[in-house]
Formats: sequence, C-alpha cells, structure tokens
Amino acid sequence: MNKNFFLLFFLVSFLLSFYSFALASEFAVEVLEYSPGDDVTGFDDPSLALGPLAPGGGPSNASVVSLGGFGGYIILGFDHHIENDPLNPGGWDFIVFGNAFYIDGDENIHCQEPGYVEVAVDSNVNGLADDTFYLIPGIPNPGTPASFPISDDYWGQWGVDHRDYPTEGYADVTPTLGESYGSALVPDDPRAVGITPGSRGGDAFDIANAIDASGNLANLSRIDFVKITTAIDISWPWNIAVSTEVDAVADVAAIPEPATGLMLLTGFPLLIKYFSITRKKKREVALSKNCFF
Ligand SMILES: [Ca+2]
Ligand SMILES: [Ca+2]
Ligand SMILES: [Ca+2]
Ligand SMILES: [Ca+2]
Repeated sequence: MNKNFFLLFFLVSFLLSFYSFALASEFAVEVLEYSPGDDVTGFDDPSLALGPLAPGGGPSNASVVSLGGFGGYIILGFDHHIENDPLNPGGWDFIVFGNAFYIDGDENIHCQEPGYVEVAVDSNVNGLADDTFYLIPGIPNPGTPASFPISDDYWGQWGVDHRDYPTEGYADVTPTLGESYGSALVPDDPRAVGITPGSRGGDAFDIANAIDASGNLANLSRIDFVKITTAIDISWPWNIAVSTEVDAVADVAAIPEPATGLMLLTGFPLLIKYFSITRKKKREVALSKNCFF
C-alpha cells in the first residue's frame, strides 16, 4: 500500500476530527419543550439548561431552570447524537446537572429533588421531539408500567440519607461541584458514596438501561433528546411544590482505546515528516530550476 495513501488518510482524519470538534458542543444546545409544573416563581428561563456549567463554583440559582411541581418537564436537544459508547467511563453516556447538595457536607445525606429521565431518537429526522421516549429507570424503580410520583421518602424535606433510601438514576440528586474539582464531561459513579475524583458530579445515565413501555430494554445505540420530569409530588412547608432543577446536560467524554491513541501519536510525527520531506524536495526543484535558468 502506498505510503502517501496512509499519510493522506492521517491528514484527512486529523482535519475531520478538528472539524467535528469545532462544530460539536458537549452540552445541550436546544430547548424543544418546557412545560413547568406548579409553583415556578422565577427560575423559569429554560435556556439556563443549555450550554456548559458556569465556571467557578457549583450551581447558583441564577444558572438553573426550575421544572416546578410533579409532572413539570423540559426536553433538550444536542448538535450531535449522544452515543451509547462502550468507551464512556462506567458506560455512563450523559450527565444531568442540578442544584442538589450534601447536608452539612455529609456525602450520605442529599438535599435532592428527584426528576426522572427519558430519552428519544429523532427517528423521523424532523428535528422535533415527536418521537417515542424511553425511560431510564432508577432506584427507586417505578415498576412496570412505570408509575410516578415516587415516594415522599425520596425527598425527605431537609435531606435523604442514601443508606436508608438509596437514590440513583434520577436528576437533581447528586451535587454539582466547582470546576476546580474536575471536568463536567467525566461522570460520577452514582453507586459510590461521594463524587468520583476528576468529576464535577451531577447524575450520570446509561443509554443501555432505557426501557420501552413494557419494561423491555430499548437497545438504543444513540439518542437525540433528553426529557427530565419532576418525579415527586409534595410541597415544602411554605406550600411551594418541590421541583427538580436543571443546570446543564453534558455528553460524557469517551476514553480512547490505547490503539487509537497510538495511531494519533504515530500519525502526527509521520505528517510532520511528510511535509518536511515535501518541502525539501520542492526546494531542490526550485534550486535546480535556478541552475537551469
Ligand atoms: Ca452506555
Ligand atoms: Ca422527531
Ligand atoms: Ca458518587
Ligand atoms: Ca433542586
């Protein structure tokens, strides 16, 4: 096989990867629907769920949209498919960030306002979220067919001790940390107490766990839309409905296989070598032209 073919292959691969990198956002870019439940007073700007997390500290109430009481929801879209990528750490494919926090810094006790999460493929390719949504069931499991709201125990008013009421696979359960702690594209392991080092927290979801209405795995290889819905039907003592908040939704960064990394590492020096040889040859031609003329 011609060496120039490989060099051209590397060059095209590099250009394509840079091009797609420049186009793609790792975060949601579009609000397709926002239908708040009861008692959203302020905090009703759905565009606050788009784009990256604010730099600096964790979420502030200025950077989240509130979904309101039970049944309030938002549907978000992306500028690319989110893949069920086996190279994503732990198999987690996307992360929903809210404004949950630990009570008194105790990583077992969460101030949480759970929202359930569904996903869809834009199967009719019209850019609208008019497609079938599939639930990613969490703990507590809502059963088959899925039934919400979940028990008030998973709100707990001032905090839910996960040793008594483990909660996983719902939005607005795990805190969002500041950027000094890590990357918003690195998932926290929801099954381990505390936040995984290198992650900014949030709640991670695996597309492979999505189920259809009969409770069977949907076997989705990729998704286009994420829908988040307040899963609990209870009010604070001052009669304001408990509401899920959303700060951002991120596409998890895959970890390349060693072979891919090696290809990139070996391809780059080859390209440099190719161009230096080509430049040298052109210079020789130019010199020889000078000799003739
Ligand atoms: Ca996955
Ligand atoms: Ca559609
Ligand atoms: Ca964790
Ligand atoms: Ca909240």
